[in-house]
Amino acid sequence: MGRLVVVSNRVPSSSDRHHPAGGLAVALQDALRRGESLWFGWSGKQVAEEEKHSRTVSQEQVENVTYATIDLTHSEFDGFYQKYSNGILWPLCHYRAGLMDFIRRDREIYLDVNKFYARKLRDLLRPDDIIWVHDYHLFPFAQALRNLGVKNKIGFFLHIPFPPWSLMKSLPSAVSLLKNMQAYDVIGLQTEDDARNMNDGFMQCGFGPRAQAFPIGIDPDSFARQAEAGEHDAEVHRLKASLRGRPLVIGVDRLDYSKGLPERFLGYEAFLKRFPEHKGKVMYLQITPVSRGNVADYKALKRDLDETAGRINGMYGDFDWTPIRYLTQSVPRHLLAGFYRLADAALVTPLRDGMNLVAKEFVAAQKEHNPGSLILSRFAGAAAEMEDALLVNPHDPEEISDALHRALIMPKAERLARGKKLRESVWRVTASSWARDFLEELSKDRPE
Ligand code: ADQ
Repeated sequence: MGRLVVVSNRVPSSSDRHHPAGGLAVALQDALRRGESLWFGWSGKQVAEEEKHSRTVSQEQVENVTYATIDLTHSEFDGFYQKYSNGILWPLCHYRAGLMDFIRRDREIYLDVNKFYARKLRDLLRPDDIIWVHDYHLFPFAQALRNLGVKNKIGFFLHIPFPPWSLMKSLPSAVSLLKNMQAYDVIGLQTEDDARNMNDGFMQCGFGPRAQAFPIGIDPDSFARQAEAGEHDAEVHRLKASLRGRPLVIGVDRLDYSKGLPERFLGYEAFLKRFPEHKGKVMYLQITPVSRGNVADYKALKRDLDETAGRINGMYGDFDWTPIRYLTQSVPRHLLAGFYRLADAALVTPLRDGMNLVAKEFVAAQKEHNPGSLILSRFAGAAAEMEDALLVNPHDPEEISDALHRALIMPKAERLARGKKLRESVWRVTASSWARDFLEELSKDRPE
């Protein structure tokens, strides 16, 4: 059997290679362990323009996985990663065409970096390798490899949503983006809706390939174990002691406009206003580490959240009670797991999300005999599988406030019934079944 070759813009850093803590590394753990494999992508380092032509691939082998990485120049990082991937494709795929900041030059850099990655990877490939490409940074990657004569099987998985074609085509050169995707043998998306959107685009442009849904999951057994262990953690005890018996509501998201954080804060404010019986009797902990902190839209979002949290705390707080505890730092995973287990409700209310793994992690972390409630946006991919959550439209603060109130007064029998169904869904589709299903599809023989 050939090697599995994973290609993603970010490759786990050296310190994460022995014990993957989160993200794609955890999702691919089983698939990578099955045989010899290679993981190729950006090193995370930027170099000066003068070094552009002297860059080489650096390789490190950890057990059966070879990590092969390459540096980007400052201008490549800016045009390919910051501007085109995160400033155009990210907002557009999250249905926010108005946030796109299109400059043709950035698209050229995006295509050039894809070609550059393809040249570097080609030199490492063997004829029977199976290549699995991840995410929006690399839409044209297979075409770039094909142009170099690569005949291997190549699959693509998109971790973020794919909007309806009528919206997607507002991207200049959207047709060529889809055209390049014909070079993939299998195209995977998070949900049936996303797959339908992309297939509709293929159809309207007269292209042949078909996208399929492969919803991603987590490793629920391992997350549940972490959450149980977390109960004995000193920090989790500290959080518990600080609650003094009050219910805990938790939110955990990267700082990103797709996550619906300002809307969520307003939902919590509406909750305090409309259900004043909870004032002083509930604790909302929002953990939101800053990401992409040097991009203007993200700076503005951070200011907005700082201000809204401050305003709500000032207006509704008391000298012995703070309504929102808002942290902009990252928290180690084992603590997060323990915090989830302690929580009575989670607010997972993105305006759009490919899947949203926090929803699944929260469910896996719950006590089976006494689970907390999940309040989940209808516009997270996870909602398609998690209908027993309290589903909300995240644009409506009152709907969020109703759901939160309902979560906190929900009879135990209902919590147990919903919790059971949610657990089933999280254990049905896991990280390892996701990777297995995708790779099985990619390994099938197809006509040339
Ligand atoms: P993300 O947008 O990063 O991923 P998500 O699926 O929620 O979103 O995953 C976030 C991960 O980071 C979770 O494992 C979570 O526990 C962790 N995390 C979040 N906040 C944290 C904090 N404060 N401290 C520590 N860890 C934190 C993209 C898509 C998603 C899709 C995934 C996987 O946008 O829709 O589900 O890929 O395909």
